[in-house]
Amino acid sequence: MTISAVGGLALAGAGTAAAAAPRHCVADIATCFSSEAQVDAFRPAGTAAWTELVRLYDGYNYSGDTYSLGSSEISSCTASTGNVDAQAANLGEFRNRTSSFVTRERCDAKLFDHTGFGGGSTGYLDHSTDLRTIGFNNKAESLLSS
Ligand SMILES: [Ca+2]
Ligand SMILES: [Ca+2]
Repeated sequence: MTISAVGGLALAGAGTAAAAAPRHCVADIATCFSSEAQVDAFRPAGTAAWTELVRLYDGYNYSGDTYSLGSSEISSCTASTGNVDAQAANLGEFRNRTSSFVTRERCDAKLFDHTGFGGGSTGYLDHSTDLRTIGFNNKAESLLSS
């Protein structure tokens, strides 16, 4: 299953000199929200269901801009990490930004240094409040979810 590609992710501060409020963006659609509660309520137009599987944060301890990856094809990951349930080969404009992340729906995520699941990786993790602790801050460019 593919976690849908980035669509028009707007970066905080783009085009402005001042620090912007955090933006909370969702894959599948070129839409960002001003709160995480709005992300929680998000469903893409025309889909009966969409399930968030992984939420990436630009800051430590689940802070700052967010980028949510989900699927309209599966509603949870299998219990085993021996199979890939979903994938995102290119985190787009969120590449090299993730500093903490959390997974949902029984998923674990493996972050990769390069697009296309290349370079070093984290191994499967349920979450991380601070990717500095494993030397992976601002490195992730693709991920597998299992
Ligand atoms: Ca970051
Ligand atoms: Ca990288």
